[in-house]
Amino acid sequence: MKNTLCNTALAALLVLTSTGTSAGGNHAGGHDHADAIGAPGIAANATRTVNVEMTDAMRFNPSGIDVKQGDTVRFVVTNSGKLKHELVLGTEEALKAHYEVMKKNPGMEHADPNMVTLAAGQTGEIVWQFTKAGKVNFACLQPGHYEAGMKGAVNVEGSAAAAELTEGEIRKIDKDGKKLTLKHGPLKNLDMPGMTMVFQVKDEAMLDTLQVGDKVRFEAEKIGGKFTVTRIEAVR
Ligand SMILES: [Cu+2]
Repeated sequence: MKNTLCNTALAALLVLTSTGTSAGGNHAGGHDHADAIGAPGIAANATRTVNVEMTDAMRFNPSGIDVKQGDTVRFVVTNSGKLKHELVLGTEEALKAHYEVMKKNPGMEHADPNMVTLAAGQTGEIVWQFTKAGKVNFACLQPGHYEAGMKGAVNVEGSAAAAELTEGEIRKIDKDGKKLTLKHGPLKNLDMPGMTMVFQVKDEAMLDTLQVGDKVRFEAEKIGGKFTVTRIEAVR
């Protein structure tokens, strides 16, 4: 329940930070999928620029782009064809759903921060921050174009700093034993899949502000043969 509220608040925040662009309604990436693919970026923070060409051959050039987690990318998109094209970032699921809506409403115009729609010869930009490791898809959702294969993917390589923090939930706190039971996601640095497990804590003061049921992000290492939480923060 707490988590649901938290996610709702986060979603509201994301919508707030991208207002002015989606007054007419929400499209893919503008609402619940935004945090799955990243967040609108600030041009001044762009760590790199990627040029993408859109052609009447129904292709993006390049169609595969590698970035690092945390990167804010300024996409400079050029439509070198004679048809209208667009580049929309999203999960495959969100793109497909959006495409169905586009097919039913061919004249529909949209202007969310995760997309740019361009007439022949035009150049436009998307500034996007990739906050999660994994794959972020993109596609042209103009009727027929997506089906013709006008799609691509951004591969977001996890950064070491971000990968250190693992998501978890507190199941039990043992202050006397300086122990913490956590249901956690995969711990890459320890080569361990997600499970519920007892950890030592490096500093017992870590336990002062935590409660059973808290969602947390944490870092763990093997110290003296024991799995030990070296850093932890509640996600509220
Ligand atoms: Cu197109």
